[in-house]
Amino acid sequence: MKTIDVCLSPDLMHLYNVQNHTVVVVDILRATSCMTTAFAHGIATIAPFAQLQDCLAMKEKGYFTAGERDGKKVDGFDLGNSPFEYQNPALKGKNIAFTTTNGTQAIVKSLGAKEIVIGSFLNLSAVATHVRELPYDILVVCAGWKGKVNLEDTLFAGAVVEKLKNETELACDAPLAAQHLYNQAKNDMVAFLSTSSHVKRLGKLGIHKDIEFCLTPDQYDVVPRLVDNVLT
Ligand code: 3SL
Repeated sequence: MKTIDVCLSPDLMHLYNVQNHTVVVVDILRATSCMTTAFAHGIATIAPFAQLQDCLAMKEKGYFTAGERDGKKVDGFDLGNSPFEYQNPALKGKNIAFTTTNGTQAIVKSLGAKEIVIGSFLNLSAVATHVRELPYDILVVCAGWKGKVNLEDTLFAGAVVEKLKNETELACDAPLAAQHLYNQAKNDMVAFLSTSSHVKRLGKLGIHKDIEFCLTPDQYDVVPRLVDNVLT
């Protein structure tokens, strides 16, 4: 039987061996929800970057630059980090260079895995089906916030564990804790997360409608995969 594990923060990645694993990277609010939305609406590729300058440099190569720092669109970037920006038909077939405070950092820290896919509630069932079909053990990497654990990524990890519970073995208590939390939260995740740190942080920036959207399961069936450092 395959194992399933959850890394609750990228700062804990030294405890995990990504080799021979399918890694699902998740940053529910909002990076991986944006990426999922972008591919569902026809974007060609997304190149993820940890560093702002590396991302900005891609402009010269014809890329749209996208992302945020501390929730705010970066000066000089074409796009921010709201999923609604990625529903724009004008982006169809375009290439995006993307950097965010936590989400793209988690992708970079997962390099070396057999397969890296982008997870969000928006493509939850598609991700579960995809990782089920691969022969590798599964690791969900939560982007968290600046090395700290967050609740929304943990809930997504728990949702994946719940979906695969009859066909995987839990590798430690992190997937078990995530599963318990998800089962408590699943009937009203918006309410469950109302006092969570990033929901409050986004609230202070006046960002409300993104939250409900990012917590809506199974809007899309795309599963973005990292191939040669580019998501397709
Ligand atoms: O940290 C990230 O990667 C972002 O998704 C954070 S924010 O929701 O844009 O603030």
